[in-house]
Amino acid sequence: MGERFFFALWPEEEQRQALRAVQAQLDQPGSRRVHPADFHLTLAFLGILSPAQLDCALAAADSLSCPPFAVQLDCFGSFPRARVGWCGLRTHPSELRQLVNRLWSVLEPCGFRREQRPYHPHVTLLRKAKPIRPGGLSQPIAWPVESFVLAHSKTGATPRYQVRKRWPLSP
Ligand code: 2AM
Repeated sequence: MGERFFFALWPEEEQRQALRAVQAQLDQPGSRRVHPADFHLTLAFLGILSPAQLDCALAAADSLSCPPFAVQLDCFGSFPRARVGWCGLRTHPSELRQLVNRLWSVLEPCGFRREQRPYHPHVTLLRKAKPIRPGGLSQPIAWPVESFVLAHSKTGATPRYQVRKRWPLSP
């Protein structure tokens, strides 16, 4: 399997620790915990890239301008078909939608196509998970977002994901 690229929000250590506690609460026999260093919120999944596509994606992100914002991770649930357990946000900040929309609008000239299915921002915590009844976190996780990254998977590595480049958000 080749390296798969994706744009994402990358939590700081404080959020990783809080997400780790949620992960421990949701854990079930037979599920696999995502390594805490791999926790992220995907903005745009690109997949395997040619060198030219990677250059185009990097230049596209260089051209982007978006303000910082805050995310409140306050709920959990699962995608039963994908068998993932996740932590998510009930309220999607308009700046998050704007960032995702602007990202796709600069990526489309590179030939990337936005997925048609609705965007559900989430941080995957468990894989091979049985369905989880959705609920709210008793202690929501505040996440000030000041940058976004392009990351990629590394076959056979743990942690599995590596940040390729980080871009600051600026007012
Ligand atoms: P997931 O965490 O719910 O599995 C890297 O694979 C990241 O891109 C993961 O966060 C994954 O979501 C996300 N992703 C989005 N669309 C994907 C797709 N079609 N194939 C694989 N991963 C995808």
